Amino acid sequence: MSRLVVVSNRVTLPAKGGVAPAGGLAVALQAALEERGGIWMGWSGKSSGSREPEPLSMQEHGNITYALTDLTKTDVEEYYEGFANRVLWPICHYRLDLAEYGRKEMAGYFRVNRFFAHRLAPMLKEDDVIWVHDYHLIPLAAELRQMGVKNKIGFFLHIPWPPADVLFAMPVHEEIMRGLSHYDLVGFQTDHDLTNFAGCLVREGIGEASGDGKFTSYDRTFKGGYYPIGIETAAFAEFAKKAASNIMVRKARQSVEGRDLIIGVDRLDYSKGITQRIDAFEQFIKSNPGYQNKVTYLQITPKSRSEVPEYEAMQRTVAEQAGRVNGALGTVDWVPIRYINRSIGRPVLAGLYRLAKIGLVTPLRDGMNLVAKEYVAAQDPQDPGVLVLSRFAGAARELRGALLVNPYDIEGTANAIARGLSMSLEERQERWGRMMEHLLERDVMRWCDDFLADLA
Ligand code: GDG
Repeated sequence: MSRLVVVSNRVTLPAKGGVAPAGGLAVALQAALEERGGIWMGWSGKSSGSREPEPLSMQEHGNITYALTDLTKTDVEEYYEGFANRVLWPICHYRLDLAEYGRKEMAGYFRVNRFFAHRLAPMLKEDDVIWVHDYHLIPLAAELRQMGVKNKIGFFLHIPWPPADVLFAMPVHEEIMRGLSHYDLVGFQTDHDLTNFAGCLVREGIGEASGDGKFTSYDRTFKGGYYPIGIETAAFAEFAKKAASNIMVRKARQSVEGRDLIIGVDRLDYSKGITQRIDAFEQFIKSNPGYQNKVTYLQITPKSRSEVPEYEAMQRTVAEQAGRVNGALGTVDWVPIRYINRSIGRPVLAGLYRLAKIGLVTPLRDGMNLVAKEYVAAQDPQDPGVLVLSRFAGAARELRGALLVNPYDIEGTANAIARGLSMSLEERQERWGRMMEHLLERDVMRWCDDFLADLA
């Protein structure tokens, strides 16, 4: 079996003994790397002021080498904060209004991809299979090809791919499309994303889709497919069951005694629909006054990308909104919304999912959304909760047992919360059973195997 080389913006180093397991993606990639041996390369997360790059930092763990590169401060500002997070992220989440194009940032993005290629190429062996992850590194294959690298290179996009009218608003869309054509396999989360991609190619005569999953553009032929990412379903279910005895989870259970718990878990990001969700919760209480003092909505929102102005502003907006709703609806013995603006430990998270009667996952647009899958996997089969899920999350293409909502429709989401809270045990079990069966079959290992099999 060929060696595997994974490249992603950030690298997950193996957890030291006793530390809670990392997310499913890291576990799956680590398992694939262990099976084949290989390299995982990415940015160290550190930036330096110097112009001369430091040597790669190499760490060996068994048959896996972790190769970490520092970037300069300018690189981080232009490539990561600038183009990746202020242009590609909003564009791929259909937010033309938030994209901020700058020639400098665009140039920085391509420059850092070239830099990654120059650092990676000397480590490659002839039959290594290379798997590049996510929007930060789209031009990497083109840079490697330019250096004469002939290896199989696959790309997986974790976030949505937008329709042509949205993508083409980005000044360098052609370079991005050209970049993708240098891979052997381009993978998306859902059939919708793949269709959008095909539409972009065909629309301006950039390329052709032959219908059998093959695309031709810029004189190259490559495969495209969709590979919905999963979680480590069986392990997470077991983990959540055990987490019930975790001290923090026990405390949480006591503190919501006599009330139904509704949970939302998202990085602080405008794509996740957090403000619309708080509005929907407020609407739910207003239209169902019988639930006053009978429910607690817990929103866990770790900070993310605080260096990007939109995220910093959102931090204030969400905190103010939660405060306003609590002020308006709360009583001396009831705080309707508990808002936690930092990350909590994974065992506690798993236990809280299991405690919650409703998992509220309402992104405005999301590649997949693993929280939806984790919530389902964490449920008690005897008394499962209800997933209220945005139809604009990739997960909605699979989790048909959820109550699907349009997150822009505040009253519709409020009604789904009410419906979920009053759903019969029989219906909850039937819906949950269908979803769990699917998640067990299509877990993250399967995702990894399917992608690598198609790439090979
Ligand atoms: C991108 C795409 C796609 C969250 N808060 C805490 C915490 N989390 C964990 C969750 C989950 C992960 O973070 C978030 O994953 P998502 O899939 O929901 O979202 P993104 O971060 O936007 O991920 C997305 C994904 O890539 C994979 O392809 O599904 O569409 O946007 O695992 O549990 N974990 C802990 N504490 C927290 O407070 N421990």
